[in-house]
Amino acid sequence: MSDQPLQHDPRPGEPLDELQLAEIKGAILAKLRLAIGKDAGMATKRDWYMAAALALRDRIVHRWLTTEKQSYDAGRKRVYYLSLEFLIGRLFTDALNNMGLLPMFETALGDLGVGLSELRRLEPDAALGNGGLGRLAACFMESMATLSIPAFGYGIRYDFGLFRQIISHGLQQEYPDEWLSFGNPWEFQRPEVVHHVHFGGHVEHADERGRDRAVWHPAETVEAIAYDTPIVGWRGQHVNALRLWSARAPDPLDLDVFNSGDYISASAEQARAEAICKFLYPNDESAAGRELRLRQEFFFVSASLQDLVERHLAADGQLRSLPQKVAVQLNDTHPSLAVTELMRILVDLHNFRWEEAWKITVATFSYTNHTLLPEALETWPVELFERLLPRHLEIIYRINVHHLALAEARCPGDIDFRASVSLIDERGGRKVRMGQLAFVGSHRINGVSAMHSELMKETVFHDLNHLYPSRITNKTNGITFRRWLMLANPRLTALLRETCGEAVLDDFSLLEKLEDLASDNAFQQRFRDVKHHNKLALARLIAERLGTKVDPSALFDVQIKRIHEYKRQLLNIVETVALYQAMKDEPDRNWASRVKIFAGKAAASYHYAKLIIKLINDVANTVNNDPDLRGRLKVIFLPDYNVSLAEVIIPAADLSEQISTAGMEASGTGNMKLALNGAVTIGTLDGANIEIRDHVGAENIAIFGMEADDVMIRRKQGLDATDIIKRSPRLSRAVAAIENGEFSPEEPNRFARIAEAIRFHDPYMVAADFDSYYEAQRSVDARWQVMPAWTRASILNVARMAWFSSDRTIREYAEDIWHVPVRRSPSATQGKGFQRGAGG
Ligand code: 26V
Repeated sequence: MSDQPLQHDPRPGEPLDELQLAEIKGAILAKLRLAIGKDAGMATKRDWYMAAALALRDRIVHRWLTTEKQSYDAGRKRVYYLSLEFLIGRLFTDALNNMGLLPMFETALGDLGVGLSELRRLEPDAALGNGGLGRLAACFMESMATLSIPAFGYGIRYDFGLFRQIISHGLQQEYPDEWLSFGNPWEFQRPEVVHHVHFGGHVEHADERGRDRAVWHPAETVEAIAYDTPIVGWRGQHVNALRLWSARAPDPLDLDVFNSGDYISASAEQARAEAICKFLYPNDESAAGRELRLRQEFFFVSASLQDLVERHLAADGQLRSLPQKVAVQLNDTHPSLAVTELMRILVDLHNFRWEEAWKITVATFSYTNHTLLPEALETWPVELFERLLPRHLEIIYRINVHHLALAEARCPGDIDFRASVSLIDERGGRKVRMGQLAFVGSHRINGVSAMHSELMKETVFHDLNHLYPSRITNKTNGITFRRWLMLANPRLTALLRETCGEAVLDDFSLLEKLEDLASDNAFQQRFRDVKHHNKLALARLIAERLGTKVDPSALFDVQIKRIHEYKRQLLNIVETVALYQAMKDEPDRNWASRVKIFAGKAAASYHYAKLIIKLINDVANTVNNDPDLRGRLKVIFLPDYNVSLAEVIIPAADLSEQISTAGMEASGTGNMKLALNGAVTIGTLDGANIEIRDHVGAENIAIFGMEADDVMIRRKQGLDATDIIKRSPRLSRAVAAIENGEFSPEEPNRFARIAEAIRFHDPYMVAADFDSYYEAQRSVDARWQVMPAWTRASILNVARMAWFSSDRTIREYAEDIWHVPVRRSPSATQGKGFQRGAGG
């Protein structure tokens, strides 16, 4: 990765405090000797990284303990963010930047003879997430700390994160992600924080003075051990914990078994327990029937709820006040079992009456929906539930009785209405519906972009919305600018600080000062210089990793995200083929030079997505080696897409591909990162693209294609696209080339499946949007060739993206859903700087 200087001085030009510098050097050397056990002469680069990270961690811990005590003493309401995924990436420079210690550590390490940027590359990404949903959780953790909201993230400490992707002969191969093999300097194991999580067994009911009393006799117990990672907010004023649970068997060496010599069964129990936190599931494989996944969900939900209930009881002595002191956000339906687990704790363990327990539960929880795709909505076979969580199934049934009575009162005699809102899907094998469970158990349910939240009301949650009309609300996603602007793009950040003022780092609305400079020649040149520098860095990385040379003055056209049919990498590569053919037809035309850059992983079992990866690589092979093009078109597939790779690609992008079938991308967040870094979007009116257009202005974005209602109408008319293809010579020719093996002469039939899908049964409608996409791409070319116009659009994108900061998103959650106060501005001092949430 690039070795560019980091340039993050808190006040450019100001000298560093010599005393502090000496102290930090001393601290790093002390860590090297006392924690790593090496002296400077024998230390490896990794030893230095560990020592520096530990020295930094000490400084964070002081703030952590202070903020935790302040929150506790003030009896502040806490937010708990429950998520099976936290896609953190690296923490070293993120924490340094937020602590204001980047220049200090850079100089200290330099004096000790090691380069910070070199050490930073040794940190493995924490890839405990699949994509958007997990990265959003990571951005939210950073923004909650920045806004001084006392918050905990709860999740699983997977031994292996998302698989490592290797591309061999154009095919994806998966390898385990051994992110913990050299130790993790950021986490604190908390051996004293252990909760017992139970599975299986049976339930006994007794009548206790007229009240039913349930006693669950589980068959199996697993221990959850806490590992805490401090998350420091901007300017280092507040630190929160990300608490991840690891699983182990309660008695690793059961003495009876051990003495009887049955080591095998003793270790089998151990292995069964530890399997729970072994690996992260890919999100785009259907989850149905996978027992281990349900065990993961209950494991982390149960441990987290026990943990937060214990903390609340220690502070408040009773549970009635829970919703006044605790807000729990469910990140998708994966933690839906929290609704039943809290009911069990209240009713079975603390003797609450059902009705009161239910009020407390609904007031405590809220739920975020991240997709409308029907195949992605989680359900679990009742039979599996019964075997694994018998008491929770009973609780679900009882919730359902009350809920269906309400449905009957609302729409008397309407069986279809009741069937559609029921927590149990009765069609073909009874299943528990996690979305319905999360919905009825929450006081607020939010979508992640304006359009998505509206579609929730019209489609999957139509009937539930009728029954509980004020619950659905919108919270458009955001991204943390500290990572995605300041850290990823230090040169742009330096330019912005100079032109918008230092305060822009605390108040992104000041980016609007760029508006006046958008057409200024001198400023445009400086802005382009920054982009060019970032493109050089990416070109270097491409050469290093793939051995392909790309021209840094060409248009860098970027599509980086999970490989999925609805995201339509296929539309992009078919257009690439059509462009290639057009260039071959007229080699002497004044074509705009382009580099098409793809990156993303496909779930291991998603064979069609893997075939798309192969197609991209095969097209790349042909196009990149065709001398007729004189290098004016290059296709690049960068392997192993992750947060760190995104941090290099995004600042170098000119064009951002956001081309999902309208109605299918809930929000997108890569779209925001790219626009913030000056990439112009080519996209459909889907997810947050719509709000991006509203902010940057329709003239600074290239919108094409069908809208969500067009897609719905067309879908009703059937998926046969033969006529559409026949009417478009360009598309016909491109599809034919793919079909006839022009890119796979050694196996001409390789992509026949893809051509056939496009022609006859493509629910993602690549064909229907093709012509409009091709045209939009050619107008992008035209604009690229008038550099001042392009640069202006690019600058205006940066100037108008402030609203997409996750600080804004979190402020909205705090005010409308959690009712907790937030710090007004990150630099405001504690106490004076707080503003109360609407109802808090
Ligand atoms: C899951 C599945 C499972 C079955 C097969 C198809 C499929 C497709 C997608 C998913 C992912 C569902 C959850 C998710 O990751 N949603 C993403 O959340 C982001 C943060 O809100 C948002 O920006 C993305 O648009 C949304 O796809």
